[in-house]
Amino acid sequence: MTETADCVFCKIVAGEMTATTVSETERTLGFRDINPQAPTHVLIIPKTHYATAADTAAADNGLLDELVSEAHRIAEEDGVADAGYRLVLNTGTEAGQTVHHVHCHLIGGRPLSWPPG
Ligand code: DGP
Repeated sequence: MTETADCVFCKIVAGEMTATTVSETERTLGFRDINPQAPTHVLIIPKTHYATAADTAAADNGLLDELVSEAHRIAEEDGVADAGYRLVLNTGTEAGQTVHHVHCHLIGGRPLSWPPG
């Protein structure tokens, strides 16, 4: 849970950087990805800095559950829940994690292929 001064998502939480916010709870924030890969592409993050999903799970405080619940709620709001959507938690460099503040990608609104690239 080492917060870094240059963490872009911490800056969004602090209001020091702007984002198109779609949801906010006491412990989470959801905002649209700056580089959307589908009609719905939202990032759901804990306001507290954890680097990875595993770090968040280790804290054993229900935050990961809350990220998933919020993602589903946003999917319903965006009208993509019935057709189906994907949740992605990239972890580490080889998986393509570029922002080291855990974030759950909610991707939907178009057919999604498998396996991912
Ligand atoms: P990942 O590759 O899993 O670490 O995804 C990071 C995502 O974060 C990527 O899809 C682009 C998005 N992103 C990076 N910087 C910003 C930002 O400043 N604002 C917003 N809205 N999204 C960002």
